Amino acid sequence: MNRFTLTSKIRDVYNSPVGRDVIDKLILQLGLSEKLLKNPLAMNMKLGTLSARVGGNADEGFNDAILGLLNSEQNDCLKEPPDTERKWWKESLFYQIYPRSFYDTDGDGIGDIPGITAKLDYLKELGVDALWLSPIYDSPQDDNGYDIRDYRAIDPVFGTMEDFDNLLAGVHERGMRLIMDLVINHTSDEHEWFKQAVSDPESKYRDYYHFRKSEGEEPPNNWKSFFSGQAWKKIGDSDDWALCLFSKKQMDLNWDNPEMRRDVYEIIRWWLEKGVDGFRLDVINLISKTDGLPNGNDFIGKMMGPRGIEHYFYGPKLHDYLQEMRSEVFEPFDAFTVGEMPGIGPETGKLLTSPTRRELDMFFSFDHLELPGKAKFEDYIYDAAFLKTYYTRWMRNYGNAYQSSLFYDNHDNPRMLSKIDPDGKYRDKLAMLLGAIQFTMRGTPFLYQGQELGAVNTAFSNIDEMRDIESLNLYNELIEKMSEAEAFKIVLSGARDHARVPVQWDGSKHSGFTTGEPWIKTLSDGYDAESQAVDENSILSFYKQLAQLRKNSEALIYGEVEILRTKEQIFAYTRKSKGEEYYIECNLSPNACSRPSKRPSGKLLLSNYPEQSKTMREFEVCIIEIE
Ligand code: TEU
Repeated sequence: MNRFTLTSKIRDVYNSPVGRDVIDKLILQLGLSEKLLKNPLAMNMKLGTLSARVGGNADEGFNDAILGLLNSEQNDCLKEPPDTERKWWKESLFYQIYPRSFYDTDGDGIGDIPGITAKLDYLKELGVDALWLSPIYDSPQDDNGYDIRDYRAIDPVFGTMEDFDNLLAGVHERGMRLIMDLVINHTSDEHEWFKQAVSDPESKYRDYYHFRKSEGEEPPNNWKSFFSGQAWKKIGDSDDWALCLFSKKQMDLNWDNPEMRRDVYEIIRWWLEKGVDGFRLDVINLISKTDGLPNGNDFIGKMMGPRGIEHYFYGPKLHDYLQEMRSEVFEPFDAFTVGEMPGIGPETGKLLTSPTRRELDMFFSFDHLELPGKAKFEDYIYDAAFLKTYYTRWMRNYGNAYQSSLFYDNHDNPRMLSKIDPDGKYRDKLAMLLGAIQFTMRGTPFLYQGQELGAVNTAFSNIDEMRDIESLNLYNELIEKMSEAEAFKIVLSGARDHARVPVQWDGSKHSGFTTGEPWIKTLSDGYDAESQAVDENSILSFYKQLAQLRKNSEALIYGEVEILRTKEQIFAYTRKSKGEEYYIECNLSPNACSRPSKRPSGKLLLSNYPEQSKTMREFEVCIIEIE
């Protein structure tokens, strides 16, 4: 029976897990004030009234989508007990490697697996406990490996299976762990299954994907792709189309087919038998799609990106498939999983990661990567004070009971340093501040290569220097309606290539990344590993100290976080456990201000300024051990 209708009160909706995330998301995406939630009039409003007020865009599709989501979860697990179990992945520092840009040993201009092995000591010294490798499987590289052709082979561009085995052994010898990136929402169109599905419509593989018929040039529904244009690939001159939410070479798998799921589990088992320690599951929340693939709502599409998203970002069978996969393959190997889940908030996140529900261990949420009401491809300065709002909400609703993933950078986004401080005026201070929060907040830190060196965005000067399919597709779409210069500016503001340029190893040509011609522009701005390793005031040295501090602290790993009431630009919190207590004080602004008057006293362990003064300086952070 449906719990919610259009006459339900917002208050009741907000007290259900999915409802809370939906309403918070609306507030965030529409840039509304969180104060609404304290307003009794607003909370007494009927759901139908709210949806009608959301810009008059709330047509039937919108109401159906919202009600469908709200009623998808009858089980109220907001009150589940906190997860107190000790686990290696709660204690670890993870480090994401984008192999193509990490380190090249054979001079072809592309990073490779021996390059990762060569840098294991560097990573160990930094304090890294576990590596996450972006895809290295055999692939046509349409989306840099997120389009897999053969899940059991290594792409020759990265090396051989022997290279991989050496890497895994080297990781384990050093007491570290390795997780693979697993892309199982879609395969490459060059994968054997898809090739057979196309060449023989009677083949069993036809149903491994979402094939639909539609005459002419009109695709079977109105869904848009994450990478511009329609989410469908037309098969030759037939009336057959296949669903592809990302590029035209990334074909969505049909998870409703049990045989397909079994084949996917076989692949996972194969890697686990090899000894990998777990997986980062690419867009794993997108695997279940609404039956019949109905049209998407325009307004939701504009708000959350691409049209159709409400039919798969939290699909009807998502929980069933995750539970099945966990019991079939992850549990028998005690493997770790972290799901990439665009669009999932803290409450739905609990439903996906609560240990009693046996689905995933952790997930990545993205709500802190843009300011409320802003989108990825928008040119604006990120006000770091929002991090306080974000962590306060996140820790209150999720972080004190479950294990959050803590990250700022990855291979899909421009660098956080540049979003906050585009001119680089506070580069070192800010890099240290962000790191300090990441290592002292409650959760597991994930560094992305180069973050520990203070990597910033790259000054690409024209579209020919860009490599990423998302940027190139967007550019081609935009130049239909605006000048090339305007289109380039938009692309530049959200381009994934910013974070995909090579790591700076030293001051030599191409920053020591390759002896050949690099596949993408390299940046040599002096922020390299060699010079920072010998400078005790460098960002790298600061990150090493942070890693050591966290590693040796029960309070920083398992202790509660309490966020203190302070003026807006100051973010202050404590972490405590069994007599060990820390006070962390951050100025999230490029303006100095006075320190909080009430603050615990203790020993200053780490700061990005040499000594403490009465005022809190620009982007200052202090980590204090309370005595
Ligand atoms: O990303 C999924 C995702 O939703 C976005 O981050 C997306 O890449 C894009 O930036 C939207 O603006 C994952 C991978 O991390 C990404 O590299 C892949 O391109 C994508 O899935 C498809 O596999």
